[in-house]
Amino acid sequence: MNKNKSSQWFQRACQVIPGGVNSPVRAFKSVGGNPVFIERAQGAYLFDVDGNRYIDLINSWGPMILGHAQQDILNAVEEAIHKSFSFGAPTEKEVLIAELICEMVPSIEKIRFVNSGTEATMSAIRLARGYTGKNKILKFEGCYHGHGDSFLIAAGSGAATTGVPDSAGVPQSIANDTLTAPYNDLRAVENIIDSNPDQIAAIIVEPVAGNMGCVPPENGFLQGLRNICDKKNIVLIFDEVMTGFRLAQGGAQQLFNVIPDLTTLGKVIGGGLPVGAYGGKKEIMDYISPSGPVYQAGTLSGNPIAVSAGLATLRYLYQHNEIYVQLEQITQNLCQKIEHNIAKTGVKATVNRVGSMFTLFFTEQKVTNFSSAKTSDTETFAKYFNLMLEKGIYLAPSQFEALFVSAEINQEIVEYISQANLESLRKISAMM
Ligand code: KE4
Repeated sequence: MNKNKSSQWFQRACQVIPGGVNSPVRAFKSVGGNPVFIERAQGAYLFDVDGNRYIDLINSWGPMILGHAQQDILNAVEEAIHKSFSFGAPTEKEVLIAELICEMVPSIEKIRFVNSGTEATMSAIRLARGYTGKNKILKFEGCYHGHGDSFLIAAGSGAATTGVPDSAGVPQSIANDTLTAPYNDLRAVENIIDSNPDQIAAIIVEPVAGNMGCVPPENGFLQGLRNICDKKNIVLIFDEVMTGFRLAQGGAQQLFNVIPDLTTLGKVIGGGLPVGAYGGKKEIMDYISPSGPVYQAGTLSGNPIAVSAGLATLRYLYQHNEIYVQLEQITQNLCQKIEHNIAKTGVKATVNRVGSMFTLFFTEQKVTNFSSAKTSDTETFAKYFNLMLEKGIYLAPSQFEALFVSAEINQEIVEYISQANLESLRKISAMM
């Protein structure tokens, strides 16, 4: 594939943007080569500035669940942009999207909109601290909750990919208030709580981990966290920025039937435009300014254009609940084919999947937490990534990320991906 224009743009970008990108994982650092610069996208496909076409299995890291440039969303944005772009004042659509989310996610009685998942999680733990009067939080190794200082401890996603799970610049005084446990390890959680009696404000968890690669919760894990939080007066926060409206209309909490006190949201709720949100029990949410003493604000919070895209996305998902069956079936079929290819080629690899998010790990270990995820051979992953890119399939440029299937991925595309996967695994097997 000719990627000359991308390379030229990347050289220029590196002169004026750190690492040439506005989010580290985009830089292809762990897979080698230069990132491709995207010019446009439509349906299941991305098109780069050199005119190459790719099947998109990242979908902007989750938001584009309906595929790119979906007509209902385009129409909503088109209608909104002619009324100007931002008012810094309340609008009707903020109420409409808030009411719809409360309808779709019953545990959310009140919700506050922000501009990113990071803002949502930062605000949610400040709220939990203000509500409980306690300072410490507990997160899980390999989980990523955005780049707020308190979360860059044993963080997944780009932090793990670039080898800085504990970022420079985070004061030790803040890091001291973040406790970490292995994912799926309830006993470790109980031990940490016993060692920090009456000090933990919140447990924040990805109910299905996506930021160490896709790692499902083991049976009883989420309910176990719910029981512990009830017993110890700890706020249970489900970070559903990735899983919200992706795994079911009501997110992972509906899929696993475990109800958090607070939920953080992002990605899908903006339909590709910048929207984040946090919500939950009225009793807790009313602690947020101006109703209560916990301050949080934002110039572009509830932005009318972004909310229009998000509202159109959620309305479509609400009216077409069958989409989740479609996504489950097509992703299950794809992953079964990949598992068949792994068996056929003998490559040491395993697939984790929940709904329409999945990861191919280059390890033969069962991946149930960050330490088992890290047994993956990232060099082999890099080879695989580039082999698939050359075949026009755009994967996450990191072993420690999930892939996301959109509603535009059909059986014909699944067959193509499966064949490309087989050919790539055969090449890898031959290099072994
Ligand atoms: P943003 O601030 O990037 O909108 O959301 C942060 C966030 C919070 N919680 C979860 C569970 C998340 O997955 C994320 C962001 N996800 C990454 C992908 N692994 C964003 C991609 C990137 O950092 O460029």
